[in-house]
Amino acid sequence: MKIAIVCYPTFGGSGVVATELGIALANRGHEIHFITYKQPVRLELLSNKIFFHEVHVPEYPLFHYQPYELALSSKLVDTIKLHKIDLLHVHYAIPHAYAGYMAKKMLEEEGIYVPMITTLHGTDITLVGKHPFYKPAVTFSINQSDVVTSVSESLKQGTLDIFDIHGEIEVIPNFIDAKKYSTSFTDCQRSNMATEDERIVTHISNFRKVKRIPDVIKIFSKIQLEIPSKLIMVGEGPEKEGAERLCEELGISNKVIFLGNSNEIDKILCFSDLFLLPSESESFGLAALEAMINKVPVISSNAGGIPEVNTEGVSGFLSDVGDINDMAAKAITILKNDKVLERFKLNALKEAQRFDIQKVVPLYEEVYERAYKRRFKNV
Ligand code: GMT
Repeated sequence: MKIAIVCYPTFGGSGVVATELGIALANRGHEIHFITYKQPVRLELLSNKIFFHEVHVPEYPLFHYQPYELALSSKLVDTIKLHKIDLLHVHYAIPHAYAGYMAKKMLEEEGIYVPMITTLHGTDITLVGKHPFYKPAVTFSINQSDVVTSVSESLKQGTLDIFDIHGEIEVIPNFIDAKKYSTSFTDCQRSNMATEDERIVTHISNFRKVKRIPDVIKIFSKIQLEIPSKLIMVGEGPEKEGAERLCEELGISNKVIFLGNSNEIDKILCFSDLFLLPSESESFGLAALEAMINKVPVISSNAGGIPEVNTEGVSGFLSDVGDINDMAAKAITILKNDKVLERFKLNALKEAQRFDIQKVVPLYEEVYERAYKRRFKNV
């Protein structure tokens, strides 16, 4: 099949999932066309099966806001026609499903029918989408999609609670390539980060408010009182500066390493002992899954879809949002004993394998086949 994928190309989980999906589909013989404003960060290799089409938005001083959706829908029309695309898969309702719908309608004027699959990833629905300024457009775009998928049961339920959705929402969880991690790294440069006797605690995110970055720092501050340890903070975002200040106030700056965005998170995770994800809300928690596949147990909040990924008492522990004492106590339970830590590490890997790419990508292919067949009814 020739599939156009629209996603955010940045470090966010939705872009990562869309990119890894495209790469996996190309490996299974499909022709993939990424259409977005920048080459996706995880898309390192273009091939005869993977193409990237950049959306340019010309700057006009006349416009107070440059119309990205307009440029995207025009680019979609051109690319779909030029490459004879069979199917459009958009990640994120805002604004991709909206632009996709416009492209579909323009193409229909020319007798071309392209089914659109929309995957809901979280913040578009739970935070932005429900705002009255966006809600009618988001509801409309979801209802006009040929198939809607959600990355967790929790997000599906949240979407049905907030919006007036007419059709089905199918849950297809996020995934991870377990095979990629089956050979353990030999170049774990653990010694660059911590001494032999120290544990390494890690957090990776885009440092938005929803990630509750101060909780990460406060949990670690309690951990390090009992367990010699270092905290590695990976990512960039609005809460980073405040986090650095908080470390100074708590007197733990010498134990916290801020690394910025990284394309090498597997190398960092391979020497980590524990992952912290105390988010306010999280549709899935891809970062937790990436930690788990690298044998890193997770201490998280029980928000949103996280309990569908991190299994209580098995791959880690879950606490109520904001309960930093509980999270710290549970982290210490895991970290203080070598045997307990080893058990949680192995369990984390086992739990992550539930989401192996080999199991999940065929679910998308099944959806594509169904939507593609249905198109004959619509032409
Ligand atoms: O977590 C973020 O802030 C980034 C956001 C995104 O737009 O990529 O992530 C969302 O999608 C990911 C992939 O499906 C999920 O793993 C994240 O849980 C979800 N984030 C939120 O719901 C806050």
